[in-house]
Amino acid sequence: MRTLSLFLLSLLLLLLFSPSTVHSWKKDEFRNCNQTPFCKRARGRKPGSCSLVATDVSVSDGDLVAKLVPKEPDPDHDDQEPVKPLALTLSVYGDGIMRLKIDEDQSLESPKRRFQVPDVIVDGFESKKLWLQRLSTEKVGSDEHFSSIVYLSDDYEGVVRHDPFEVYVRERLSGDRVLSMNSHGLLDFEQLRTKKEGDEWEERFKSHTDSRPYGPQSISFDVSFYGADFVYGIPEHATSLALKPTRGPGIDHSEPYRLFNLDVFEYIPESPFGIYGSIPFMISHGKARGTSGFFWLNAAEMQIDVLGEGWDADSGILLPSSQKRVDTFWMSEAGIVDAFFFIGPGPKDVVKQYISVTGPPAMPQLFATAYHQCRWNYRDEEDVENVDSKFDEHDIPYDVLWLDIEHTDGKRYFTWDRVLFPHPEEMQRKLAAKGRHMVTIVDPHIKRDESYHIHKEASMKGYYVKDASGNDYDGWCWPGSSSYTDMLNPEIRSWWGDKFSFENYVGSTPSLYIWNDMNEPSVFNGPELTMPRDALHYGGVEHRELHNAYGYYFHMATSDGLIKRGNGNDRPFVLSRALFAGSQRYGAVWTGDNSADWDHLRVSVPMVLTLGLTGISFSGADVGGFFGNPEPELLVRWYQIGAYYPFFRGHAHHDTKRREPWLFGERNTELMRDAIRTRYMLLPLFYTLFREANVTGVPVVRPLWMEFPFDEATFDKDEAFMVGNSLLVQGIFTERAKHVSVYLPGKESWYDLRTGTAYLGGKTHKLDAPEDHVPAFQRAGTILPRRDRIRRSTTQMVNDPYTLVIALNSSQAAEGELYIDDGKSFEFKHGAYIHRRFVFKEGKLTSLNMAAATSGNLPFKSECIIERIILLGHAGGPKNALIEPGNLKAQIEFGPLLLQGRRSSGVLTIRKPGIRIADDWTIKVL
Ligand code: NBV
Repeated sequence: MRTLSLFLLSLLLLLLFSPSTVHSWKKDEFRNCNQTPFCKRARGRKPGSCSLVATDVSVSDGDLVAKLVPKEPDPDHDDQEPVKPLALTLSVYGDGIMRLKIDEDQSLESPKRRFQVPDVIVDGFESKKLWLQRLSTEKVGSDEHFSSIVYLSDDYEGVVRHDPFEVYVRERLSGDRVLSMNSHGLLDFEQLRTKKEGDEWEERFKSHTDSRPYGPQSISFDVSFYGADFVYGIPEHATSLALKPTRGPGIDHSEPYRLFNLDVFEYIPESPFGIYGSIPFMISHGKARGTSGFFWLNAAEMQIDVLGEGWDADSGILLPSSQKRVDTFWMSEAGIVDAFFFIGPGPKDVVKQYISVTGPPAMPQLFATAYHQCRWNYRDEEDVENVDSKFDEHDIPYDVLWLDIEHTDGKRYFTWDRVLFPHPEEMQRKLAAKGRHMVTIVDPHIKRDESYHIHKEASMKGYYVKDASGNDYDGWCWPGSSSYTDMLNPEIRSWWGDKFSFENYVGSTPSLYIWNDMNEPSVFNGPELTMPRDALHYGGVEHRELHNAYGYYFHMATSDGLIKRGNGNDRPFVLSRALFAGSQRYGAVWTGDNSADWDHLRVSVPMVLTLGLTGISFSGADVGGFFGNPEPELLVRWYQIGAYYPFFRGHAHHDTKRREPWLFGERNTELMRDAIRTRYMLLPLFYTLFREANVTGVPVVRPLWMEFPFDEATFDKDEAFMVGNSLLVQGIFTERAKHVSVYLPGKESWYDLRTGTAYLGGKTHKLDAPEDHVPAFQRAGTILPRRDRIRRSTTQMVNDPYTLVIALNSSQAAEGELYIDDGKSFEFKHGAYIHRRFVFKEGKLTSLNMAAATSGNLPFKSECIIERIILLGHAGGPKNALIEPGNLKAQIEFGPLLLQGRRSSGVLTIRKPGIRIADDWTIKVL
């Protein structure tokens, strides 16, 4: 019987995952809002239904504290026991952050404590708390009830209105609002209660029953962003950068944006449906006010509506009408309110504020910022060797070769298929000898096989997530019957981390790094292909409360494991599919199983930009598209755009045709080679930007409005993007495109990256769509560092010289930066780096030291020189360059010159100035 059912299950899974059936989104596998009771209930509430008022408002331990009690019985909850008061805490932190917590009162009896997500807020955050001393309580405007006001910064204050209850941030001088919560009276907090006779708490979806032992416990509320034209963020969805309204006049049957980490096969390229990751952080931006942000730290399923103008026309609720607004509605199945209000006022300020809560992105190793070659699967050692040598044969640089699930012994991670990969160490060493690295996959499903050491230990130690009846949860995944370690428990994370030591992970070597897939977690026979919500974690936490953070903890444990293996103090590299707020601290992410079509290429750009806005700077999409076979033209275009993704990796499903860059004829090989080489040439820029992200959280690739926050034309643009503040890249997303329109923002000019040709800013240019690259422009006023020598991999570039490209603005000035360190270790944290600022003005280029001179800094030396300085847009006709110190002369040449293989004109080049990157110097252009 068991054999028969296993056979049937396997057959079903085979059908489910076979490539012929895979090419459509299995919509029915997943719940929509109407099939999700908490979402349906919340969406059915009317503005003004919340009757909570704030009482007992006072200051305690530097926080504002209050009770929230209903003024009158809530009509939606007439079946309930008397509602207990809720406990509210409002705290203020430096840098313009206000935090609001609402939970059940811990001093009152409750069936269980609600879950507060640990390990996301960084350690240093509490030290930024501004201790409130006193409250001022006043009647605001014509309000007959009191409000309590707290100091937030010299320009902003937080307001808690008592009756009806509302919280908002306003500008002190103008009184203009910035952000508010519950202004539409939609707050609802379903309190835990003891199950009574007749309570039907189970929920069913398809063949699955969720026992819901604690009954309804959802929370919902409205949040308004003032002076905002658009809202952005809340990944992960395959959709536009500016989020479209999901409810309101003229919008029929739209789903809210769902945040529920799911393994969605062939997600469609335009949908609010939740995919692999969830970051409940929304950013608003508008001409009137600038930028603000709202982050709800909650790991349960969330659904968020963006409310279209006029959605509240009949509500009778009047908010300050002079301020343009975007209203949103947030619903979560469980947890508490732990919400952060970020006041901005600029886009970079909001990102920095968010990062001060959730931590900055990790600084990657240099190799990880270069090109990665992956496929499901590189079959065996011979295949690996062939692919590796073909890159050299075709003169295409690459840094990392990846092995997918088939490299293991029957999907038992940390093992090798000894027939296909008999000499894993030697294989890695051969790659390492060429300066290359390898990545292997380690998924969270553990094969339930007594002879598998990981399973044996995990089950013996009781390390697995439990099902609702307290047994090890047993789900179905690649290896068959599988269990999942409980990564919420720090002890289990530490045990997991130890598995990456060189002794434990037999066959691993120092050049091996890790890929975490399926960590939503994906469970083939689970509800919505994931773990049941009533499964149990450490401390009695239900899976429903933690779901969206499961993959985050897995990523964390793996990344910590790579640090622990003590590989010469090197930085870990772990790619994860699932993600949550804070994932940026543990490595890179990618956008999962996209398809080889133009729409997926198109949507990859807003997806990557959105991740960057929400802290995850290091992301990319599978170049070429995971499912299906790209036409060569699509593949080439994908390489051309992918070369600018922060994470740049070619990947493909195992049933697709091989698609390494040399398989499509000479011309296409040349085009892909060119795209990859562009990335290698720009690595100094990318690495400098990764460091900027690591310090400030400002992402490597940015929406145009992040650099041009006052230019309305940029607010909803997501076909083009900025790399740092200096490069604008325009995607080409259509087949056989003849022309491409490019909007170049700002008042200054832009220089074509290849030809140096200048284009005016503040205009849309209709250009020929070139076959050999996607348009990219350097902004006037910036200096861009490059390395132009072609090498096999980054390791061989270490001593290579640099080129500086100076794009002069209308005042004949420009600025830029270069950051260098050993590219590997954590020594940069102790000052072992070079950070230069280049300033060109009044005919002089100066290199300034940006590194803080702190005693005890570790040294970092580099003998690298600058071999060439290119000046674009120089007005005069200088003949010489004079270098100080030394009073040395260098030759100036005029264009045309060869710029990345293309002839360009009107450029001025200083050749071999003989200066080192590490030194202070000045060059006068005379
Ligand atoms: O491990 C196999 C694949 C992997 O190649 C892909 O990148 C992941 O997103 N994995 C999903 C599981 C199977 C997908 C059909």
